[in-house]
Amino acid sequence: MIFDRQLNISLKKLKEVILAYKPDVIGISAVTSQSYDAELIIKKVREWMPNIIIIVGGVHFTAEPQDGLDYGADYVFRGEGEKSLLDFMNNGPPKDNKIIWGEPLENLDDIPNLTMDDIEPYIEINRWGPRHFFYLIGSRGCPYNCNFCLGKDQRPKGIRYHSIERIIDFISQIVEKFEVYRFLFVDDIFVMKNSRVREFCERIKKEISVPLYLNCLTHAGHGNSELYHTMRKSGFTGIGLGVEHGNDRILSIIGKNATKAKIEETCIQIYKAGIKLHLLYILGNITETNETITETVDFAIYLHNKYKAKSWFSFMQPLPGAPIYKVAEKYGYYLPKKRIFQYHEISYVPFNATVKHMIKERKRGMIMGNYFGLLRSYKMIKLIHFLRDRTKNIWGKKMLIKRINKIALILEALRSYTSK
Ligand code: B12
Ligand code: SF4
Repeated sequence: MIFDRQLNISLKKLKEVILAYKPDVIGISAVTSQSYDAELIIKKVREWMPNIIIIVGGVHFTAEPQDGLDYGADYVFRGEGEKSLLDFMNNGPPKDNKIIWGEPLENLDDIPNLTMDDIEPYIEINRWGPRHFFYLIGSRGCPYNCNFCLGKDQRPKGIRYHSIERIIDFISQIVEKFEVYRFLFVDDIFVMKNSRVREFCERIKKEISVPLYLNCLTHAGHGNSELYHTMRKSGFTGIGLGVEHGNDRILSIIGKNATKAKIEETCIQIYKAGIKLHLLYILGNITETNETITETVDFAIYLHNKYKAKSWFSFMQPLPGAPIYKVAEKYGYYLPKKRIFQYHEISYVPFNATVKHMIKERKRGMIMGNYFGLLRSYKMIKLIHFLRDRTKNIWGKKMLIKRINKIALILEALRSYTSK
């Protein structure tokens, strides 16, 4: 039985179900932002059923196993859990070990598929406005080692995939049962192997007859023009790219194997294929200065103006498990209010940057890196309406000239601001 707190399961309901079901083992999963909730649940479950076996796993406990034991769990699972959990349930707990490293799966298709009943509760919570979408993961793994991401020692080596048949079959079931047509692949890097992506595109176009709206993540230097065109034709309407920064020195510190030139080249390929670009940036990495933060925002505005890319800015949150977590205090300081997991709030500041500048630049980036185009068309619509209304009489014509001049001035100011 699975209980997911994202579905607004209250502690009261959890207690009722646990006491009625009387499980032998309770397993709790958490990323760092959920670890406080995990601690609370462990304590509550202990109160309700003092002798039950409690195990924990997931990204946070993989990085900080001692936390799990300190919170009161009996066993902590690190790494991938499918094999180790099965072994634990079949053969019982290990005698001399409370922390268990899981052996990674080789073939992801060994995981039993979810049924449409498992999926049903997630259809309603995954929405952007009236549109439903569904998250999918077609692979596990990434060859890079970005300093803010889960460190290489915390995740299995090698990239493993679900078969294309399985992914397409799963999508077609969701389309049929729930009439959901938007899918978001959250594989670390979907555009990893060109041949696989090409095969997926060809098959999904042939095998699913209704139009789909697909989104995924790619990496600078991955894919090529021809591949992105093929993706567009089979329903990919948006692609996310972790640009992270607009300064080559910081990009090399991040460890993403990307340069500004390489990033722009990938943006051009995606843009020319007619796919919307969603670019992600992080402000406040180690060794940043106010100037490098400004450079990042300028780069985002440039990519927005040139390739209509949407920009999203996060502030750096050094999280357990990420390489930056170990060195953050050598290069910066935490604000007194810690435990912030909202990426639009600052918790960490590099020594040569200021909170004020970081906030100001993020605001500038979020507006000018997203809405400049929109702002332009909004002004144009206003101008057309105004022209229509004011050409009715002479007095109106004088006002019209004044207004046109004013709008021209505003547009000019905006243009010079973004191209500075
Ligand atoms: C997809 C994804 C999302 C999606 C989730 C979509 C969804 N509805 O599932 C979205 C975009 C919503 C998201 C949001 C966030 N995410 Co996220 N996300 C990921 C991503 C890319 C994949 C996660 C995943 O599903 N993996 C597949 C599953 C099967 O793997 P898993 O959860 O690790 O579980 C395995 C093992 O850990 C273990 N296991 C897990 N739990 C348990 C429990 C028991 C009892 C046992 C035995 C074993 C076990 O077995 C599992 C199978 O092998 C990871 C990066 C990554 N590669 O892990 C980041 C990642 C998990 N996310 C991260 C973060 C920070 C977040 C946010 C906090 C960001 C934010 N501030 O908004 C939010 C938090 C959401 C929340 N609910 O609190 C970080 C977590 C780092 C940390 N130390 O906490 C990661 C690692 C990315 C990174 N920066 O490195 N995320
Ligand atoms: S941020 Fe993306 S590219 Fe970098 S290590 Fe994590 S998954 Fe890989």
